[in-house]
Amino acid sequence: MRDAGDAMAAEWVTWSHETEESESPSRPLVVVANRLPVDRVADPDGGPDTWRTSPGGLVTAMEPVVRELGCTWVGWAGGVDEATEPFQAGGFSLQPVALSTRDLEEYYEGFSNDTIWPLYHDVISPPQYHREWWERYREVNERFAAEAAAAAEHGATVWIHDYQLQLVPAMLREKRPDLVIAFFLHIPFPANGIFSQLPWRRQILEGLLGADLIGFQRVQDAANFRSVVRRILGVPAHGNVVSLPEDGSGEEPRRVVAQEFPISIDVRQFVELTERPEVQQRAAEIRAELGNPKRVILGVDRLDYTKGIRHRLKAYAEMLADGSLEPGETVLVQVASPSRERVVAYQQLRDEIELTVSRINGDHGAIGYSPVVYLHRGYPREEMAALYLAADVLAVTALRDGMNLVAKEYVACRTDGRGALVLSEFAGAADELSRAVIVNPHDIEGLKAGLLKALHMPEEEQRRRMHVMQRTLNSSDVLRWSSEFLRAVDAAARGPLVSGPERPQAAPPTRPIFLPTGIDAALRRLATAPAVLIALDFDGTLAHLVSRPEDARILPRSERALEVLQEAPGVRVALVSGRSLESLASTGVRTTGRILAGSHGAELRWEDGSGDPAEPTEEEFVLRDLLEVQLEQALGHIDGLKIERKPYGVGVHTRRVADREAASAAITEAERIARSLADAGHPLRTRHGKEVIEMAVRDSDKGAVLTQIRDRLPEGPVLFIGDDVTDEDGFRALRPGDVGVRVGPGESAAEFRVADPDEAGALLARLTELRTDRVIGSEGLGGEAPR
Ligand code: ADQ
Repeated sequence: MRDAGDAMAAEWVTWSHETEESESPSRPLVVVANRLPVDRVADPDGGPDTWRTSPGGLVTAMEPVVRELGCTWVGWAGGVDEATEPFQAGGFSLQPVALSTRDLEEYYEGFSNDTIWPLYHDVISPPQYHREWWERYREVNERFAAEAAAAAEHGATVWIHDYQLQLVPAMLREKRPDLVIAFFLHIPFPANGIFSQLPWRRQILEGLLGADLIGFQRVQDAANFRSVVRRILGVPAHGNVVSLPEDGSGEEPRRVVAQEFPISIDVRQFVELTERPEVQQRAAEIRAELGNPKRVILGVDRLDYTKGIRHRLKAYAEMLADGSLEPGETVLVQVASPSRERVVAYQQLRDEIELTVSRINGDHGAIGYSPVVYLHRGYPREEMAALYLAADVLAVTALRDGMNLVAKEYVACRTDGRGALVLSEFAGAADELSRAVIVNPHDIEGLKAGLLKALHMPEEEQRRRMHVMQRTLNSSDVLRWSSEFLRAVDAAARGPLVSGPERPQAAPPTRPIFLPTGIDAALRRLATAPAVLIALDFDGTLAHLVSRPEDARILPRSERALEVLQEAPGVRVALVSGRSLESLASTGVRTTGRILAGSHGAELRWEDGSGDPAEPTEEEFVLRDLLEVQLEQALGHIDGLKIERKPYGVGVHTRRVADREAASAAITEAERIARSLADAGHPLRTRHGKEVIEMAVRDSDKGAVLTQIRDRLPEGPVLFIGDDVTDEDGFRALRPGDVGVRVGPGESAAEFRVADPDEAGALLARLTELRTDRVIGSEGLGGEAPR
């Protein structure tokens, strides 16, 4: 995210608030961020000011939302002591917050960038604690909250961004309890041992907990937050929901969702840029201007001590000195955009980097050859894309980084399948871009080895790795990020207001996740088998049960674990659901690279798209329609009841029928209809699920399809996880050496049991760790201990 010192891309869109027609948002969304997404540009001829916006990540992310909903954006306009009137531009209604010189020194450069920033980045640089800074931070947050309260219509969603504004959620809730409040932290959230240093730790937590939903970059950040809240405030989390204590008002206690939502980039925009002939031409020119070296390594960072630029330079210098890089053959282009230049730690860093660069060039350069080309400025997006295309290796060596968008931009740009990414395990991007060469930048030997591996990576391997990473990126670009975040905000805001079955099933109270005894050994067996099939039910297993099936979403942790697992050699992943494949896909769960069995196995599709999504026969069609008509006639009038036509049958869902007696009567009536059709000689199979009854015109079950799948695969054990009675067919079909896990209560043929989808996610994360060494969050086995 942009901040005052950042020199970002310069493909500017120019807006003039004097001339622009005002466009008021049709539905209310308010974004609150330290900066407005525009900069003022004075007209040299004394005309009206214009405003230009950077197409930076956050603005891009918000664009489709803004197009649809309109948006008010509250933030600092960039000047000092300037009171700017609100103005309209490009779909945004911009609401400037004025900051004074003292505000900038104490709130922005001080508390935000010299206290919170280093603290949250694992104290790479010592955080400064000053009471005046804290006071000023509070005051300025209060000002932002007041502006947001004034700008928000009744019932609006207010989305607050980043570490400069952590007190705003609670301040805003105090003023405007009608609002839906969300917060996203772009930087890491530290572990308890570090966070606890902060003298104002309680206030910060209480500030954040004013939100309905708090988003983080990584699973680990969200887990750290929940754990810190438990330890410091004594408030427990169930899964990803923090349940606040009753406040004595008689209102139902609030719940706050604290969950990861890894940010991304506008992939299409980067792909389009790199397809432009002039950008490709420029990439060739860049290489020529560098003297056509054999290899180009690129680093692109804000000049910040968290980015590990020193470590990168050290490794590079050693490689030149020890002969692993031939002098003259490799150039490191280090783009370092100016940042926070008034903060002392940044001034020192700049001096140090620039000294090191000159040393390397002095020691290893020659006339006409500089091993490091150092560029301390911002570039337009086209130039960035050309640089990415020109580089054989992108080195991201952050010591800590919320996400690191540069890594994602490089991958997006390399549609030519060339290039290798060296990526620090301490950057959030490492969770998703697992086919990068992952390094620990503190380990200089390991970093050198990683750089060498990338520099010498065969083209075929570059292509394979890029392809996998691009697939990941394509399925999670920034538009999806913002829409998923806002959808989750809506759901979180609805959840606490509605009692009873509307809520996601919460796990038992105050419970850290511990997996069942004995399962670790079983998972280890699966982790070491040459071939393994991981088969999973969807609703109630990978996703919490919700009243509207279309709202069900796979838990991010489970999705991440499956994404890593399915790329691991020898692992196949199958989703085995009662849903039709179409309905399964509509939940947004990743379907590529997975075997899909839908409609309880009546539909089966292999990873390459082949399979048996055979159309129902004429006879099956007729029977399904007959059944549907009879069910509609008998039950169609019941409030909340849903009759769902499936490819091979009809489902009757009663989860949203408020009158529970009517719900159970409906099930009985549906059974009766099915029985009478069966008695009339129509083959129908009836299944009872959780508040659903399904009648299928084609006989299939999860056990049969599981057997069908495994028999086509190399021999190996199966892990099957499911929560429903229909999953029992799956458990019964398991063979010795397989592992069955039942989610939730109820009689079961499964050997193991977990409480809910969160625990199922922890189990998958554990298996991922055992099989691939990739850590997906810390909860679960070996995770947090009870207090
Ligand atoms: P940043 O610390 O700023 O962001 P990053 O995620 O890498 O880090 O984003 C930097 C952006 O600036 C990229 O889009 C990059 O292309 C651009 N950029 C960098 N140098 C540039 C230059 N010289 N000229 C032009 N453009 C340049 C914070 C967190 C990150 C998190 C983001 C988004 O620190 O961890 O990924 O927010 O949430």
